[in-house]
Amino acid sequence: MTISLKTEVPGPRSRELMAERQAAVARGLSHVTPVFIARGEGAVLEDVDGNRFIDFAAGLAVLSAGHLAVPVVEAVREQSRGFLHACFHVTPYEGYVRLCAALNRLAPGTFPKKSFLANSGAEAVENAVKIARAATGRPAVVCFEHGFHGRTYMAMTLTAKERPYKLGFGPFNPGVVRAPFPYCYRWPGTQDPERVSAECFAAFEQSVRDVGPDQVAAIIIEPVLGEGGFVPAPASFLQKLRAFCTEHKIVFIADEVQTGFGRTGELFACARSGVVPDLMTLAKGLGGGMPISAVVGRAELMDAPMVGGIGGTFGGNPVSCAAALAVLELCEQGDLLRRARALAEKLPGRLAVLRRFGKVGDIRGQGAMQALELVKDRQSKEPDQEAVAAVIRHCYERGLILMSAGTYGNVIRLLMPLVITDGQLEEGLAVLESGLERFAG
Ligand code: PLZ
Repeated sequence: MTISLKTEVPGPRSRELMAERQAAVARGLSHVTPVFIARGEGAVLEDVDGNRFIDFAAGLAVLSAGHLAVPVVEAVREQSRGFLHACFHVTPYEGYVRLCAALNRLAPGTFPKKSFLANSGAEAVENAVKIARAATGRPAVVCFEHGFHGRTYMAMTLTAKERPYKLGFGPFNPGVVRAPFPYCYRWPGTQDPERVSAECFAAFEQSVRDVGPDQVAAIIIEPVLGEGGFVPAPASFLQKLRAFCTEHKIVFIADEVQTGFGRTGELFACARSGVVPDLMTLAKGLGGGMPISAVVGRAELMDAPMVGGIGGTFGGNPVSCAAALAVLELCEQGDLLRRARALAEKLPGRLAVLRRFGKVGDIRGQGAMQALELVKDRQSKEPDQEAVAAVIRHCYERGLILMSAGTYGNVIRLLMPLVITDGQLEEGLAVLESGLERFAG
């Protein structure tokens, strides 16, 4: 057994730190659990009271290669012996170039590609929009209901959910149009993916016609909604969008910040539909725990901003580049992708039995990116956010760290490190099952 609880959860030391946190840290940051972490390894977390947890959150989809993945830690150590920072604008360094070249090689598409590095997912999104506008000379950007793209002004404007992401922070950026997302479970009238896809695409076309396709620089979409509740867009919807963008010379931006690097069982989620984006935003899993993000895409688009037009002091930090190169090597040569595929194959079947709980309205996802949507009853589909909160609490009090998602906060998402062992997976799922038994029966 991995889980080992020595105190009640949260323990006394976590409680003390939480009291200090209330005094020192801004209120606006939320926590999934009140547990303060001391160390991590693989899919296991140990807190400051010596309690051991199984981690189904992976630092919010970041630690796909696990906590303290050995090659990542080695790469960080090695780079720390040389220099920690240089700023690519001042004195460029090899790691930045190597990482861009590796991303260009791995990203979908046979055309010439180039990359740009930043620090966070939001920054990647900001820069993708800047690049698309510079390349097209057009103002508008189309995004989707239930989408999440970050917390900076453009990224927040593109994000759909009002509470807590936008409330009180307006005015937002102009030039943004929001179209419906093909959320099959909640689509009015039909749940058939092909009908939802067709109806949703018709609505998308209408919103774009209203602004004029020749005014649209880019569309940005998550191939599988992350924060929005792990909703995969039907392949046909992404394909129709792709064709529309090609026809109207609109830049197709796939936001793979959460879906990238094995989460869906493929290196990138777009692979399932065969859609090749013009630009892709990447972050989270890329750095193996170090902060780094990227925009990768068509060379002629990436080269549109003038020299000096994009950049930043910290973008593509050398230590983060070294970590990311180690992660990419794990993906290419190591067994990370193999384990991702194995997990992606096993998980859906393993979760299907949870349908026996009456409040489980939908079980869905792509690959290892799986989620349960809880409802008060299956007929009305009224979201049951309280049940989700109760299950999550039940779980962390019993040694499993788990996160919610969804516009209505009523989705439980599974984001375990892809390197989780079979034993840890089963142990974690048993805790989840006991939570559902109690609060979702
Ligand atoms: N695009 C698809 O999932 C970040 C948000 C956590 P940053 N998702 C986690 C929170 O509460 O802020 C995300 C994403 C997609 C962009 C982002 C933004 O990435 O690294 O958090 O800026």
